[in-house]
Parts: sequence; C-alpha cells; structure tokens
Amino acid sequence: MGRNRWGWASNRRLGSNRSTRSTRSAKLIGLVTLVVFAASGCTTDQALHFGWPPAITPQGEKMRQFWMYAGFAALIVGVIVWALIFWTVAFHRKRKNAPADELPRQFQDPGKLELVYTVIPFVIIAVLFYFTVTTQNFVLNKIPNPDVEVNVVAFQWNWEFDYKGYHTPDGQDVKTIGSSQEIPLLVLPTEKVIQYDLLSTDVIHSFFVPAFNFKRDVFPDPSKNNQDSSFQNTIDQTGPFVGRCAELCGTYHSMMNFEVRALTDDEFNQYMKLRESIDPQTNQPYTASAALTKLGQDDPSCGTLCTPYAVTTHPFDTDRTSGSASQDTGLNTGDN
Ligand SMILES: [Cu+2]
Repeated sequence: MGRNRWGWASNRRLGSNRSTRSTRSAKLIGLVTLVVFAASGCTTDQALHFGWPPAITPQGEKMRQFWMYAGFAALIVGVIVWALIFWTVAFHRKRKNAPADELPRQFQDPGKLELVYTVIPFVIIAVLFYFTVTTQNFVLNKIPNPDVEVNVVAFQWNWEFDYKGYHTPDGQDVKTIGSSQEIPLLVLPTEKVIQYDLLSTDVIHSFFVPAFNFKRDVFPDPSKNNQDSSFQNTIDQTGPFVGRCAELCGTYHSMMNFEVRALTDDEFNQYMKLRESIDPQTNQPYTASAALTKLGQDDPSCGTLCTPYAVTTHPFDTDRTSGSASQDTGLNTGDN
C-alpha cells in the first residue's frame, strides 16, 4: 500500500471501490435532479428561467434572460463547490486503522492557491456586475419624445390614468378613473414607446404589472422624495394584462387593481379618437367602456380586446351584507 501526495493510503483495490462509489453517487444525483424537475411540473422553458414568467415587453424579457444566465453562473459555481466538498468527504477521509496522531501533509503559505481563489471570484463578480449594469441601463433607458405619455395617479384605493396630449371636446385631458364598481382600464398601443409618470395623492403605492416583470413605487411629491418617478417601455403583445398595487397602502390595498389593455396601434388611435369626441347616447365624452363597446361594434374582429370591462380581475364587492359570515351570523348587517 503506497502513500499518495496527500499523505493518505491508496492502492488499486481502493481505486476500483472509488469508481463504483462515484458511479453510484452520479446515478443518485441524476435521479434526484430528474425527480425534482418532474415533481415541480415545470415546462423546460420555466425550468430554464428558474420560474421567471415570460414578459410582454423587451425590458421584461431582458431581465428574464439576465436572471437565467445569472442562475446558470450560480449553478456552475455551486456544482464546482459541491463537487469539491463531496470529493473531499468521499476520498480524503482518515483511514479506519490510521494512528490517532497522523496528520495529512501540511501546507505552508499556498500563495498560488490563494491567488486563484481570490482572482476567480473577482472575475465572476466583475462579469455579473457588467451584465447587471447593462441590463439595468436597458430597462431604465428613456428617450426624449415617447409616443404616448400617461400620468398614473394612485390614491387610496384606486388609479387614475391621464393621457397627455389627448383632450375631450370641453378641453379636459382624456382620463380614466377607477371606482368601487369599475376596474380602470389602462388602454395602450403595442410597438410604441410609452412613458408612465407616477404620482400618489396620499400614501406610497406601487405600480405593478406582472406581465411587465417590473414594478415601481408611486410616491407623493416624487421630486421632494428625490425619486425618478417615470419609466418607459414598449408592449409587444396585444391583450388584457392585470395590474396591481404592490405596496401595502391601507385597508383596501388588495382591491387596488387595474387592467392594461394593449391594442394594436390602429385600434388605439381609433379608441383615442372616440375618447376625444362626444358619445351621442350620453351627450358626454366617450368613457373608456363606451369607447371600447363602440370599437367592438365597428370592428367585430376586435373580439375580447374590445370588451368594455376588465377581464383579468373584478371589482371588490363593497356590500358588507354580501359576505357569507355576515349572512350566517347577522353581524354587520344592521338588521338583527
Ligand atoms: Cu396602493
């Protein structure tokens, strides 16, 4: 039995035991990985992106790609570290019959090794930092003249969307305000640069559209709070997408929902033309739902995109007698 450079015993028989053990470990790791993926019910795409959902904006997709590559980088580092740990544990244990005071070869001042494990993490951090900054710059980039600019006003507990540069016949800005009965629709065009200017009239809210993979806090007095309160993006898919308030802002925070309705540019222009004109049925400017109804009547191919009310979420029922608990107990109904 000879001694290897680590000072521990080794021979051929030991070597063959080792290879059997490695094969067994590899099989076990493979099986565990397979079970984890199969049991999670993830598609390959979801698994590759570590659960991040696809986005409907190039900005959101960029972050999703970054997340995926950062995950791969972390996994590669993880696999190397795990391999070193298991290799040490499996093949560099103290022999059973080794003398109690026997020590493996001792290293003094392993300068080259120290250099390696200082330089490699530094390179990893530098690469991650580079991609973090370039992704962030892409996501937060703003051009001077966006195609559409919307004031997003958050208040307890709803939203107002105020379109800059679009006016009703009486000179007011075209705006959509949510109520307890109606979810506000933020109608927007696809393939255009949209700027969102965020403002709160009371507490801190947060503008969150899950399909954007992006959210930003909505502050009162953003300039006094030293906040850049606007961002831009481009939506590349038509459809209805739910929006939420993502900052606990009071009693009805969870009901503070809205819907982004992304139309084609052509449909959006028709929608805005209606919003800027008088609805003959009411003699008032077209509301969001009336304009969408008219759009759907004029062009039946618009389909669900022209549904007059939100389809991704529904208004909170403010009738306190409607809860099953109240009906069962007679509490809060005022008529017991
Ligand atoms: Cu809120």
